Parts: sequence; structure tokens; C-alpha cells
Amino acid sequence: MRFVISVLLFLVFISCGVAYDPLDPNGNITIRWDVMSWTPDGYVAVVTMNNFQMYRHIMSPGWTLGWTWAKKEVIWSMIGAEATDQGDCSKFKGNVPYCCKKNPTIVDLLPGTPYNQQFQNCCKGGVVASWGQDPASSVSAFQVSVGQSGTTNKTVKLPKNFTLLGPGPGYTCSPAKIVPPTNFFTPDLRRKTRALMTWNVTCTYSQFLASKHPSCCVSFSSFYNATITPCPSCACGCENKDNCIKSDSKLLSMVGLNTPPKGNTPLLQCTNHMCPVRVHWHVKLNYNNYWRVKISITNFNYRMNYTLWTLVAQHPNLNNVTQVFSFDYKPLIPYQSINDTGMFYGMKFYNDLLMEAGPFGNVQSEVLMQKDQNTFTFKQGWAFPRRVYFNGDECMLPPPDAYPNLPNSAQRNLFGLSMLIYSVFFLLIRLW
Ligand SMILES: *[C@@H]1O[C@H](CO)[C@@H](O)[C@H](O)[C@H]1NC(C)=O
Ligand SMILES: *[C@@H]1O[C@H](CO)[C@@H](O)[C@H](O)[C@H]1NC(C)=O
Ligand SMILES: *[C@@H]1O[C@H](CO)[C@@H](O)[C@H](O)[C@H]1NC(C)=O
Ligand SMILES: *[C@@H]1O[C@H](CO)[C@@H](O)[C@H](O)[C@H]1NC(C)=O
Ligand SMILES: *[C@@H]1O[C@H](CO)[C@@H](O)[C@H](O)[C@H]1NC(C)=O
Ligand SMILES: *[C@@H]1O[C@H](CO)[C@@H](O)[C@H](O)[C@H]1NC(C)=O
Ligand SMILES: *[C@@H]1O[C@H](CO)[C@@H](O)[C@H](O)[C@H]1NC(C)=O
Ligand SMILES: CC(=O)N[C@H]1CO[C@H](CO)[C@@H](O)[C@@H]1O
Repeated sequence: MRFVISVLLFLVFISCGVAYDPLDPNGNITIRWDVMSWTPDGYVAVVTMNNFQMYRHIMSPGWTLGWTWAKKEVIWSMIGAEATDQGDCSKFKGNVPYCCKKNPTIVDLLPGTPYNQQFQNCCKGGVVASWGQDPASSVSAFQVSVGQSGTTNKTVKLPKNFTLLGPGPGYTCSPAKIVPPTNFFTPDLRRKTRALMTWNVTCTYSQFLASKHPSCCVSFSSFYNATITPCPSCACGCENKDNCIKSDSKLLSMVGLNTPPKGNTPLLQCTNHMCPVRVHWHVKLNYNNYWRVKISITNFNYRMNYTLWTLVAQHPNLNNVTQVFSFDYKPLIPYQSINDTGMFYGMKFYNDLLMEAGPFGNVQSEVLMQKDQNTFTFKQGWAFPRRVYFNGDECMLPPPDAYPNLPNSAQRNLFGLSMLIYSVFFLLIRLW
């Protein structure tokens, strides 16, 4: 039976693994090109990247955008971003283009860029907030002047093969598609303007493209049972087990420990799960009409500070959150009617930075929820979350039969059954 379920779930992951997130079904990053003016040999366009994902941001070291020109286009200039490689411009005499590569690679400029080289919404080191966390910072933009392209909306050829790293792999981009020209409206100028031509590219994220293992795991405990249910062992793969750091004392002798990651290799503290991040859900207190959960997030990576981290949890009682202490909270309602999912994130300047592994590498909060007397129970692991995501990646939960149990409740099989029902439910939703 269990085998059948695993196979079923596996098939679901494979078949729907292509960029569909059940908790954020409409999440995507849209890249919009607005042609603002024609030039003698091409056009000037504003390229705007909007992160419409509710809880997945682009962390430092930021985004990298690439495409392939349809013809022999060149870039004459760029404001608010840069091409990493000029390429071979040897065919040009006198006036040499800024970039001649067939497939340019573009990155954002760093904060502190001189004012005259900036463009609106640029120069954030490629960091883009998620739509749910900070809509005003969920956009990044630059201006590009293109030559040797068409000079009318009939002759311009759209760039092809868009790629987006954010900052790692995981995004797949659609072909560019011509859409109605964008209208710009500046309220204080009381004037409307319109792009000459606009095309959109939509990029969606798939965790399965990003990495073959999860990048976080969940552990449980409760006031009613002394058992601490740890993260599943090797939840995030044990390939790095030989390079992990055994204790904080040995750490002191490591050279270059906190130097920025080379090729993004994490340097992990040794744990049974080998995850860079662990989320712990502790059922802490039971009142007459309320109950209280403590959530802690621990960083085990010595080479990573997580800025603007987000935590998403799915639990049926999140429709009655009364108070969240020391995190910000926002309900997410992926299926209109079911209010069982929410996003926690750090408070600005207080705990929005989850520091590298070590004494400060954790953040925590408590959540007070009002019981719905009809459904509330401590039995069968009901008090534990159904899904948990850290920074937009789903975390591995312990197996159902390892959840802390109420004393004397030999309800394991029933609980297994309810997990099965849940799995089937999500299978249906995913296939829908
Ligand atoms: C991208 O996201 C926006 C906002 O959620 C949504 O309106 C739009 O339909 C999405 N686009 C695609 C192609 O999924
Ligand atoms: C194109 O992208 C922008 C976001 O940059 C979005 O507002 C607009 O709705 C998109 N247009 C279409 C037709 O999808
Ligand atoms: C675009 O990518 C596809 C598949 O990756 C490839 O077959 C095609 O040759 C690429 N086109 C260009 C113009 O690079
Ligand atoms: C091209 O421009 C003409 C005239 O400005 C306009 O009527 C037409 O809709 C435009 N076509 C596209 C694809 O934007
Ligand atoms: C994390 O931030 C702290 C304080 O800003 C800094 O000292 C440390 O070097 C950073 N670590 C990494 C890996 O960037
Ligand atoms: C969802 O639940 C939150 C509390 O957790 C509540 O504030 C919000 O109003 C609810 N939204 C809907 C649409 O029920
Ligand atoms: C606590 O939970 C564990 C795991 O479900 C179970 O094996 C154990 O019997 C429980 N302890 C008590 C005192 O019921
Ligand atoms: C006990 C309680 O407050 N229950 C409420 C939980 O939230 C749902 C919908 O958000 C309400 O309908 C319940 O009354």
C-alpha cells in the first residue's frame, strides 16, 4: 500500500513537476519589454522584471538574465544593468557597440551605482522581493538601446530563448509574446504615454529543476509528549557528509570559513538531515479557546545569510490566527475558499535576516490560534503543519508514523489514513 502511494506521489511530482506550485498557482516572474522609441538602426526598450510570486524572492547574488538575438542585433548601450561580456565587436570600426554577443548575459548593477548610471528600480544587486512580502520592491528594470534590429513594429524580431537564474537554476521561461502596448501614467504629470510595442516573457519556477534534494526539513515536538520527532535523516541528501563541520569549536580553526560561497557550495554543520535550514514546529500550550505554537528556523549553513527569508505553512487552523509574535504574517488563499495557508516573514530591521550558522543563526516566533471546537484536536498529529516551505522551496516533513502522539491514543493507523486522504486530495488538485 505504502509503495503504491509513493509511486503515485512520485508520478505526480514527475508529471506536474514542471513549474506548478499548488500554494501559489499563479506565481511567476514576468519580463516585459517596452519599446519606447525607434532609433536610426533599432530601438530603445525598457525591460521590466516583475516578481508576481507570493513568497519566492530573488536573493543575493541576484538574477542573471539571458536571451538569444533573432538576427544580428547588437547592444549600443545599457542603463541600470550590465552585460557581463562584450563579445566580439571586431567587425565594427569607430563606433564600437557595448555588447555584440549573440546571447548576452545581463546582471543588475550594485547598490551605490553613481546616480547618472541608474535607472528606476535598478541597482539592487539583482535582489527582488516577493510580491507577497513587499510589492514595491518586487520589480527590477533597466534600459537597453538595440541596434541592427528592425525599426518598426513590423520588422523587429523578438529575442528568443530567455533564461533566468534567480540566483540558481529553477526557472523556465516562455517564448516572448507580443501583448497590447503598456500605458504609462504619471499622476503628477497628468499625462498618459504608451509604449510603441510591448512583448512579455513569463518565467515559472520548479523546485525539481533547482535541485534534486529538498533544501530544508521540518522537526516536531509538543507539550503532551516528550518525543522530539527529528527531521528525516539525509532529508537533503548526504553527499556533503564528509565535508561538514562537526562542532562549533572546530570551526575556529577553519580558514576562510565565512568567505562568500565559491560556486555556491554550502558549508554545513553536521546533522542527521544535512539540510541548510531546519524548521521546528513545537505545540507549546493549550488554553480553553486558544492554542499556541512556537516556530523556530535554524540555519546550518556557515556560508549563507538569508535576507528577506519567508516561511509558508499550511495548517487548517491558520484561518483563525489571533496573534503572531515577532514575525509578520500574511494569509495566502491559493484556492479562493480554503484559508489554510499563510506566510511568515521577518520584521524589518529586527529578524528579517537569518544569520549564518552559529549562535545567531536562528529566528523564532510564537503563533496564537483560536480553536474551532468542531475540528480542533491534538489527536493524530492534527496540530502539525501539512506543508512547510522555506524561501519558496518545500521542506521535507517527518514520516506520519513518527509524529508525537497523544498518550494512550493508538490512532496511528487512522492518522496514516488521514495523511493518505490528504495526499490524494493534493494529487487531485495538482492534476486538476
Ligand atoms: C503571471 O502572474 C500574474 C500574477 O499572478 C497572473 O495574472 C498571470 O496570469 C501569470 N501569467 C501566466 C502566464 O501564468
Ligand atoms: C505583461 O507583463 C506585465 C508585467 O510586467 C503584466 O502587467 C501584463 O499583464 C502582461 N501582459 C499580458 C498580456 O500578459
Ligand atoms: C533555443 O533553445 C532551443 C532548445 O534549448 C534550441 O533547440 C535552439 O537552437 C535555441 N535557439 C537559439 C536561436 O539559440
Ligand atoms: C504597429 O503600429 C501600428 C501603428 O502605430 C499599430 O496600428 C499596430 O497595432 C502595431 N502593431 C503591433 C504588433 O504593435
Ligand atoms: C553575514 O552577516 C554578518 C553580519 O552582517 C557578516 O559579518 C558575515 O560575514 C555574513 N556572512 C556571510 C556568509 O555572508
Ligand atoms: C484568513 O485567516 C486570517 C487569520 O488567520 C484572517 O485574518 C483572514 O480574514 C481570513 N481570510 C478569509 C478570506 O477568510
Ligand atoms: C509519544 O509519541 C511517540 C511517537 O508517536 C510514541 O511512540 C509514544 O508512545 C508517545 N509517548 C507517549 C507517552 O504516549
Ligand atoms: C472559532 C472561530 O473563530 N472560528 C472562525 C475561524 O475562521 C472561520 C473563517 O475564517 C470562521 O468562519 C470561524 O467562525
